[in-house]
Amino acid sequence: MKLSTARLSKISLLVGLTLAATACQKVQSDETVSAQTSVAEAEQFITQSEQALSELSIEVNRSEWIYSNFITEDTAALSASVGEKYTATTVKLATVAANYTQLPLSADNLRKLNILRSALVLPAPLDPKKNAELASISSELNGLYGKGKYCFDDGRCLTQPELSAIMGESQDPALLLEVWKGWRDIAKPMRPLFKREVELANEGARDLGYADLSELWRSQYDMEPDEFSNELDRLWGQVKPLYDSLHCYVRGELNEKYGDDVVSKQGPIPAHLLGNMWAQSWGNIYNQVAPEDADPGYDVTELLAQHGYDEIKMVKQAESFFSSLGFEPLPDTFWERSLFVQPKDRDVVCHASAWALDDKDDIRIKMCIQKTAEDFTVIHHELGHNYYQRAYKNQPFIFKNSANDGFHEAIGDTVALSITPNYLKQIGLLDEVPDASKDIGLLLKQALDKVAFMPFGLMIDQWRWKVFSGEITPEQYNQAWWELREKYQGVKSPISRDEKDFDPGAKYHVPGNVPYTRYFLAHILQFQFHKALCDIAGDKGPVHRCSIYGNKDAGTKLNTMLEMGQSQPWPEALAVVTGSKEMDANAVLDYFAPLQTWLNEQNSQANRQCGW
Ligand code: X8Z
Ligand code: ZN
Repeated sequence: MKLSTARLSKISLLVGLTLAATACQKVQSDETVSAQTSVAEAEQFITQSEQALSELSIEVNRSEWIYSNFITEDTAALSASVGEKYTATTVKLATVAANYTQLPLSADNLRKLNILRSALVLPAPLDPKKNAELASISSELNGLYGKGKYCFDDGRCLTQPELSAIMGESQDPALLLEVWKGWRDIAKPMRPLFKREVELANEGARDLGYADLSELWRSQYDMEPDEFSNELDRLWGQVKPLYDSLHCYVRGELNEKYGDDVVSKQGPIPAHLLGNMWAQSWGNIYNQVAPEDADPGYDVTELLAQHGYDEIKMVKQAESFFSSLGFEPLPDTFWERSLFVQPKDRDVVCHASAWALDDKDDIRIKMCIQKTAEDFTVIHHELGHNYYQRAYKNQPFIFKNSANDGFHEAIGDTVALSITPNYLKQIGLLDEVPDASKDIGLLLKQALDKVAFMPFGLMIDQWRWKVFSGEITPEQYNQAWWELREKYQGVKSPISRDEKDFDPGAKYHVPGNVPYTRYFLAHILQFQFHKALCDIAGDKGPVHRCSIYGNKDAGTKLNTMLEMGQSQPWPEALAVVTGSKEMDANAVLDYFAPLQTWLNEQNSQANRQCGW
C-alpha cells in the first residue's frame, strides 16, 4: 500500500515535537519551566505518540501481512522499509518517554510512558544506517524460515507443515531422523544474520538505558527484571516433579517400543521420537504410550475426518464455542481475508498467527491448517488472540495489548481445555462419553501436550537471554542450546551437532524474533483461568472433565478481563477472573493430580530410575 503524505508528515511533526520536548525537559532545572507546563507537555506527548503509533502500526501490519502471505524479494524490501520507519519512531518515543517518568502524572499516563519505554522487542540503535541494517536482517530471517523446505532424494520438497505432519505420524526412526535433520539444515544460513541482529538490538537496548536486550525483554512484567526471572524459577520448581514423572514414564515406554539401541533406559530422550519437530509437545505419541485399560478410545483427528470437517468447518466450530460464551460472531472480513489453507503456488509463513490489522475490527488468522486434533486446538488458540484484540479495541492505543504477553497466549488455550468428551458429544462429534475409568488416558494425552511443553516454553528464552547478555557467545550457540535442552527437558540431539549448525533457528520464534517465555506463562495461566471459570460456571465435577461451553457467566467474566487490555498491571487482570494476584502452578498440579499418582505407580512398578 502506498503511504499517504499526510501520514508521513504527521509522524515527522511528532518526532519534531518530541525532540523539542526533550530540550524543554533539560532546561527544567533552571526553573524557567513550571512543573505544570511539563505535565501538560508530557500529556501532549502521550496523545501525539498514540496517534502516530496507531497510524503507523496499520502500515506495518499491512506490509507484514502481505510479506508473510507472499514471500518475495520485493515484499521483503517493502516490509523492511516500513519496519525501519516504525522502529525509528518507537525508539525515539521510548527515549523521550523516559524523560517524563518522574513527573506527577496520572497513574494511567505514567503506565503509558513506561510501556512506551519498554515495549520494544527489537530496538534499533539510533544510527539510521544500523536501523536499516537491522530491519533488513529481521525481514530476511523471517523469509528464510517461511521459504524453508527439505527435499528428499526422490526430489519431493516439503514445507514446514508437511514435515511436521511426518514427525507427528511416522514411527520409523530412520525417516524421523531424516526429516528432523533435513528441516534443521534450513537454519544454517541464519547464524551470521542472527549474530548481527543480536549485536544491533543489544546496542539499541543500551541506547535506551538497558544493560542489554535480555533486561529489556524481562522489563515487561510489572516487576523488576530479576524478580521476573525468579518468578519463572519458582513456577518451574512447582511443575518439575510432575514433568520428571512424565518424562520417566514416556522414556520407559519408548524404550520398550524401540529398544535400548534407539532409546536408552537412562539419560535424555532422543528428540526425534516425541511426535513433534521440536519435541515441544508430545500428544502425537499418545497412542504409543497410552495406558492399556484407561484409553478413552477416540481420536479427535479421526472424528474430524469421519464428520467431514474441512479447514473452514474447523474454524467455524471454534468460533461457535466463543459465541456460546456470549462473544459476538467474527466479522465477514475475517472470513474473506484470513488465510486458512496453504497456497500451492507461493511461499508463505505457515506458522499460525492472529492479526488485528487496523486495531479495530479487521481481525484475521493466517494458518496452514492441517485437519488434525492438534490444529483444531491451535485454531482455538488463534481465535483467543482475535477475541482478545477485539475486546480491547476501545482502549487507548498503548493499552491495546494483553495484561502481559502470557495472557494473550493463554486465552484460546483456556477455551480449548473445555474440549472435553462431553463437549465433543454435544457438538455431535462423539457418540459415547467414556466413563471415569478412562480419565487417566484423557489426562495422559493432555499432559503429553501441556506438561511436556513447559520446560521447552522456558528454555528458549533462557538460551536467548544468555545470548543477549553475552554469557553464550556465537561460538557456543548450538552447544549451549543443547545443554539447555538437556537441562530443562531431558532431551538430546539424536545425532552429533556442531557450530556449523544453528538449531535454534529451526524454531520459528528465533528467526521471527518472538519472545517465548509468554508460552510458558500461558501454560500456567490457562489452568488458573480454566479452574476459575469452571467455578463460575458452577461445575462440580473434576476440573479435567469441566467444559465451560455455553456458559455466559464464565464468558462475561472472561470478557471483563479481556476488555481491560494492558490498562492495569497484570495481577489486577488476573484477579478479575481468578480472585488471585499471583501466578501459581497449583492449578496445574490439581488438574493432573490423579495422573501424578498413576505415573508414580507405573514408574515404581516398572522399577524405573527417573531423571537424566
Ligand atoms: O506459536 C505459537 C502459536 C502462535 S502465537 C501457534 N505457539 C507456540 C509454538 O507453536 O511454538 C502456541 C504454543 C507454543
Ligand atoms: Zn499465540
